[in-house]
Amino acid sequence: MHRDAVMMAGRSEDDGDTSILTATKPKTKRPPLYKVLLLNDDFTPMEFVVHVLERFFGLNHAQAFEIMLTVHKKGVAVVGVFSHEIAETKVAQVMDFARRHQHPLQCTMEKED
Ligand code: TYC
Repeated sequence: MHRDAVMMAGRSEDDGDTSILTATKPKTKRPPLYKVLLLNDDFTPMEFVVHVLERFFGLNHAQAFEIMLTVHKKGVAVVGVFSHEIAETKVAQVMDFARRHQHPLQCTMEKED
């Protein structure tokens, strides 16, 4: 005879539980990422924007010039993707640096989908 049938016949272990077992996957949620955006304006000098991108985003001159031109032509560009804390720091650094040099350059952050 099958062992389960033997066990049930003797009622040695079946406690009559009819509950549904719901398996739960252990969720390791990674923190959300944030895009840092640079906005175009008519007054901030191109060289200043290139300098900002080199200084605060670790881009080389060619990469910085390319992104500056994208912002100049399209109005906005993503300059990097970071954790919330790092993105906030980058935005604050750019905004403070622009303000100190009296340029209207705007930098913002936006949660990634
Ligand atoms: N449009 C500016 C100019 O013609 C250059 C510029 C580029 C300004 C990018 C801001 O985020 C910017 N001087």
